[in-house]
Amino acid sequence: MPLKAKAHQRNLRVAITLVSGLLPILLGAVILYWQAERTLKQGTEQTAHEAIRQFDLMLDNTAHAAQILLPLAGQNCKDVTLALREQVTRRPFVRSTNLVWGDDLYCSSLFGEYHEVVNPGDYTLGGLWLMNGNPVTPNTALLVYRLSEGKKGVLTTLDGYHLSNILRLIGRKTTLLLQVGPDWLSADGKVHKGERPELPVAQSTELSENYAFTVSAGFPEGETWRYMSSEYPPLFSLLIFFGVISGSIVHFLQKRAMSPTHEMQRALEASEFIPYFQPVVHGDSKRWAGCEVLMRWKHPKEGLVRPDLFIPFAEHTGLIVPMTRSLMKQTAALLAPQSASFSEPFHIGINITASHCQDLVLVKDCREFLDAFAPGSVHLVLELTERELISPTATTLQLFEQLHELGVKMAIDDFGTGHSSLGYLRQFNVDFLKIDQSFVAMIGIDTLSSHILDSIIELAGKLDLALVAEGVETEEQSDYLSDQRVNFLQGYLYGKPMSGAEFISALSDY
Ligand code: G
Ligand code: G
Ligand code: MN
Repeated sequence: MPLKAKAHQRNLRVAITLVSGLLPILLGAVILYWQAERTLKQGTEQTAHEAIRQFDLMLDNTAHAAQILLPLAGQNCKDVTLALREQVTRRPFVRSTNLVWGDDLYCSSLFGEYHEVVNPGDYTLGGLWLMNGNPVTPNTALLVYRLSEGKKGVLTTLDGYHLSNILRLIGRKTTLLLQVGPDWLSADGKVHKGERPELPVAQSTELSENYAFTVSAGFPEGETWRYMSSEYPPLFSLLIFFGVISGSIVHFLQKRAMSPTHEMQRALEASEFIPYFQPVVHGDSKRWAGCEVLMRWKHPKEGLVRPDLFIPFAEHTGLIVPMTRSLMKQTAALLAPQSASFSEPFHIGINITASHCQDLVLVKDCREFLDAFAPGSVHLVLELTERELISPTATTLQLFEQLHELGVKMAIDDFGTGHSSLGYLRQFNVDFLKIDQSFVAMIGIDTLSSHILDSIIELAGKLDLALVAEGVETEEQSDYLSDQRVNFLQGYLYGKPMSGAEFISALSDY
C-alpha cells in the first residue's frame, strides 16, 4: 500500500524540516559574524589612522622646536638657555629642550648647564626614543625627538601623558598601542620593552609616514560576539523569523508531498490509473457482448494496485471524478479504433460513484466518450452501486434525463446487496441490474440465496430491465443463468479482467 508513512521516513522528514529551519539561521549568523568582523576592522583602521594623525601633529610641534634650536648647538649654554626655555613655553607639546655637541648633552632647558652622554643607538632610525622616565620624572613615559647635523644636535621631549591621553581618548572601546622601536606604550601610560602583544580581534597596525613609530589598534578576545550581541538583536530576531518561516514551508511542502491526496494527484497527472477490461458475454450464445472497465493503479513502486484499496479514498477526496474521466478517455482511445468492426453495439460498462452525479459534468464526459466512437457502435452503461444510491434532486433528475437522451444506459451494480426501491429504479430510468456475485456463487449451494436470485430475475422481467450476472465461475452457474434467460454474463469463466492490449488481442479472436 503506497499510502502509509514509515517511521524512518518520518525521522527523515523531521530532520529535513529542522535543517531547513536551522540553515538560514546558521548561514545568517555566519554572515552577521563576518559583517561584525568587517565593521570592527574598519573601526580599528580608522582609530589607528586617527591616532597616527594626532601623534604626527604633536611630533611636528616637538620637531619644530628642534629645528629652531639646531643652529644654537655648540653655543655657550648660558647664552641659549632662554631660547631653550622659550620653546618649552611656546609649544604645548614640548616638555624640555636640550642641546648636544657630539655625543655630549651639555645644555638643558630645565637645568641649564648639564652633562650627559647621548647614545644615538637608543633612537629608532636615529630620531625617536620612547623612554620610561628620566631622572626628573622616573616611571613616566617620555618621547624624545633627536635632530642632528654634524656635531650639532638637539633633543626635544614630548610628555608621555599627552601620548597615553590620545591612546585612551581615541581608543575608547578599542585597545591602542604606540610602538617606537623596541618599546611600546599602552593607554595606562606604561612603557613596555619587547614584543608588542597581538590584539586578537580586528588588529590594524599603521605606520607613520613622517616619524619612526607605529600604532596598533584592536580588540580583546570575544569582542566580535560582544559586538553582535549588542548591535544585532533585531537582525537575530529576523533570522529566527526566517528560520521558522523556512522550516514551516518545508514542513508544509513535505506534508503535502507525503499526503495520500497529493500522491493520488501525482499519480493522476502521471496517468498511473489505467483501465482493465473484463469481457461481458451474451447469456444465450456466450459471445462477447462488451466489457466492464475496471480501474487499476499502476504504481511505480507498489505495482498494480487493486481499486478497493484506493477508490474509497479517491471518492472521499473527490479525485474519483477526474480519475474516472481519465479512465473514460483511455478506454475511448483504446476501443474506438476497433468500433468499426463491432457487428452490434458493444457494451462498455463504466463504474460511476454518487459524487460524479452531483452536477451535469458527467453528461459532457459521456458525450465526449461517445463522440470518439462510430455512431451507434457502442452502448455506454454507467454502473452505480446499489450500496450508495443517489438522492433524487432537481439536478440529479435533470442529469439522468440528459444522459438518457444521449443514449447512455444505467445499471445498478451489486444488485441485491443494497436496498433500492421500485420507485427508485423507475425514477432514474434504470436499464440494467447487475446481480451481485454473492448470489451467483450460491447457485446449487444455498437455497435461500437461490430464492433471492430467482426473485431478482423475476423482478427484472416484470420491470422490463435487462440483467447482467456477475462472478460466473462455473459451467453450472452459467447453465443455470442462461436457462433463466439472464441477458448477459460476466465472470472468470469467460475472462478475467485484463489489460487493454490483452483485451484487444482477445477481442480480435471473437
Ligand atoms: O476489479 P475489481 O476487483 O478490482 O474491482 C473492485 C471494486 O472496485 C469493484 O466494486 C468495482 O466496482 C470497483 N471499481 C473498479 N473500477 C472502478 C472505477 O473506475 N470507478 C469506481 N467508482 N469503482 C471501480
Ligand atoms: O462491483 P463490481 O461489479 O464493479 O465488481 C467487479 C469485481 O468483481 C472486480 O473486482 C472483478 O475483478 C471481480 N470479478 C469479476 N468476475 C469475477 C469472478 O468470476 N469471480 C470473482 N470472485 N470475482 C470476479
Ligand atoms: Mn461494476
